[in-house]
Amino acid sequence: MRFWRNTSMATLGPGQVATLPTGVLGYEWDIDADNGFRPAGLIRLSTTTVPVSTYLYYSPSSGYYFGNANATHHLTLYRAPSGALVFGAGTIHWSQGVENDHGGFSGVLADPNAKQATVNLLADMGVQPATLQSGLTPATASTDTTPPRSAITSPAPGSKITAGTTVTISGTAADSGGGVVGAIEISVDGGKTWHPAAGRENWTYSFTPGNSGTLNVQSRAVDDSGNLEVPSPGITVTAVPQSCPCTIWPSTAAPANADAGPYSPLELGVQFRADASGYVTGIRFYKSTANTGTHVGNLWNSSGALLASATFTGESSSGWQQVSFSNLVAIAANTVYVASYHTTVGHFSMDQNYFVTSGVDNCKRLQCLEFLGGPGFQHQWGDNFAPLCRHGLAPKRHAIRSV
Ligand SMILES: [Ca+2]
Repeated sequence: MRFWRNTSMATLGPGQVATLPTGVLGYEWDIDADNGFRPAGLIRLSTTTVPVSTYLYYSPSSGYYFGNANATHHLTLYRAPSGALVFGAGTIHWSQGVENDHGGFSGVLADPNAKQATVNLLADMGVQPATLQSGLTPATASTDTTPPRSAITSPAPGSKITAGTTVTISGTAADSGGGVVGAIEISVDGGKTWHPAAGRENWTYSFTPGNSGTLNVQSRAVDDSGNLEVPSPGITVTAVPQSCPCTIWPSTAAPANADAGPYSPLELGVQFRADASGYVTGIRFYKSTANTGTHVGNLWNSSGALLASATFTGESSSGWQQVSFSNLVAIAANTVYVASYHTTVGHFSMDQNYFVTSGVDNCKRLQCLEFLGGPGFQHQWGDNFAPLCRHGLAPKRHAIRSV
């Protein structure tokens, strides 16, 4: 991409890696989250994934706190509706790549690639130095004003997909006007929201439709000068209900944090209700390798009465575990129940804030309820389990599902 012209990054082949100096990423940096707030046509200019112990989480009950995560950084670029070109280093330390004097952060020398990329960036913003440092190449502004074009190649228009099952949309894109494709964005709701796809000239985007119904899938490409395609109408596909026995979360779902660390014995649960009367066959939970010992799955009614219990056997070392009750448990439509499991060592899996704004509705068949706020927690510490429905707030999604 033109941001990297005349740098060693420009000659990288597919899968090859180049590294900017230690310290350029910095001790505080942002991720480019697919959270509904990404600017339209955002281009990722780099990718760096590192394990960190200082990932910033937020919980309504605990406030801000640090935890473990694999975090991915991207340098980003987009053209705002005003025409302004907006570069996001995502870190307070991009400047360490372009000069040697760090005011207290010694040992990191400026990098010719970071310097040249900055010269390139400023050229596209209409600025060049009157005197350029030796070793750098003058740059000129982009003359590319033509957006790329993208196309969806799979699934075929009118296809049927299954709610609750991961679907991969794939396609192609090509630029004209002198640039290259910078990024692809996909909408599955007729252009209301957009999500970053993986790849550029050939791209994929995977998602899991939560509900049955018709989906309008569109793609749009942006080139490396920030010219954004006006999307075509795209295609429609139909998400059909999954057949039961069915689950709230598909087997491909995995929590962001597989291991929350050691805790006292815990009973961890989730409220759910079904749109139709039926039967609960058993309980599933997502296991980290450190979540050892005997696990017991339980089903409760909203008054806290235990309806069924079963001990997990033959567990794998990690991932989704399932136990079936000895008898099917009848449940009524539109009635709240609680599925839970007990661990003696903690090390449970979770997605922080998963239920803060909404529940999960899978296919109109099983529904995980939204918690309505108020004091309390989704889980109770210790061996004695209190029914979740007496508590209001659910800051964490514990990876549990009924089946
Ligand atoms: Ca172009």
